[in-house]
Amino acid sequence: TIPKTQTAAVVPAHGSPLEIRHDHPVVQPEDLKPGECLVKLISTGVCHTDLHCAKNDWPVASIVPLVGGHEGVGTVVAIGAHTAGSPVKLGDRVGIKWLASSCLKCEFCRKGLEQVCPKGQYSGFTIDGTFQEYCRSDVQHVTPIPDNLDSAEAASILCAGITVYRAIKYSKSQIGDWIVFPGAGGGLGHLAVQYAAAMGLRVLAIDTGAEKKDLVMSLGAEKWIDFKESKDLVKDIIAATDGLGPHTAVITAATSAAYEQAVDYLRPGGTLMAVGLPGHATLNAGIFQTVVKSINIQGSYVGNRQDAFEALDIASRGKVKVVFKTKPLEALKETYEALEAGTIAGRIVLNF
Ligand code: 8ID
Ligand code: ZN
Repeated sequence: TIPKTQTAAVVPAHGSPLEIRHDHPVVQPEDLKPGECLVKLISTGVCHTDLHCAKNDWPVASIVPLVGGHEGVGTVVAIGAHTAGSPVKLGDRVGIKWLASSCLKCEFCRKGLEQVCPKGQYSGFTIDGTFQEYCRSDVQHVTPIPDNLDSAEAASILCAGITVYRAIKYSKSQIGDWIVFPGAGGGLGHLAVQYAAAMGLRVLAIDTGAEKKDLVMSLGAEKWIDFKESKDLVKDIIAATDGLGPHTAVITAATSAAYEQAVDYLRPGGTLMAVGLPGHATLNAGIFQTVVKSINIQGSYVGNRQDAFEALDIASRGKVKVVFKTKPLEALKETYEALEAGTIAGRIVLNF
């Protein structure tokens, strides 16, 4: 039976502190719309995006009160009445990702760019997310979790993994190319290092501190630069990548500083993939350099259902492992503080 109330982490209003509530209402099965399912959560990762939403530092605001979270794994415990052709059934273990639902009928959905569907709903942003025991999602958009992946292990693939996997895939990097990840020691970055290494790319990891250095080098990075120690980042990056600069830069840091010099250090013909989402920052690429170096600049936004499937499949085959520490839901506030301070190597996963 589905309880009427549950424990949830709630942002009551923008700028007001997070509250752990034990009497938060649970969506009841009879309240689900056709096409929706109710998932009883087992684990959820904490993404830097959740912190942006709680702080309201983006140009677009989330709903409030807000239950954040979009890296959830749990079990389907109810499916809305009159749901036709559900790819999942009661008892299935599924993942809840940032893109909670889309219309599946518009041009963007047809083209596999469902992340930008005008009717898209986003977990922990436009609808309540995974920082609660029971979360509603869309039967078409929840992602089946491979049997051999533990729920806590799988959780952060649902956002961090999908996002970096897609960004690398769409960068069209080729085997043997140099790829640089500013932000390599964070949640997205440490997975990016592994997907890239698995694809035969040569990884230059950029972040700060010995713990993150040891982490990324153990995960397959070939070279490391500490951005706080480098006196001339452009020069150091070019020197580290055969004197020509990396073919690809995927920016996985949450600051605009990490974007600033990318066009200067990229190899001619190279690609800048914008992934990290610093609040109101703009991309200041010199037009002259961009043109005469023939630089490609692209944005990459999470991933579609197929990207989700592929990112999890690669993880289930042991090519990519989320490095995480587990905590209870009550530790969300301290997790936000640590994300803000930049002290988390890998991810924090909350277990229910
Ligand atoms: O779809 C998308 N594009 C998408 C999906 C998911 C997350 C975008 N994001 C965004 C988040 O909203 C956030 O802005 O990606 C960013 C990174 O998310 P995260 O990996 O969850 O954050 P983190 O774990 O805090 O890691 C960030 C790392 O960046 C380093 C920090 O030390 C940390 O390890 N870093 C910073 I801050 N500034 C840096 C710099 N100048 C830097 N590394 C190199 N150079
Ligand atoms: Zn995320």
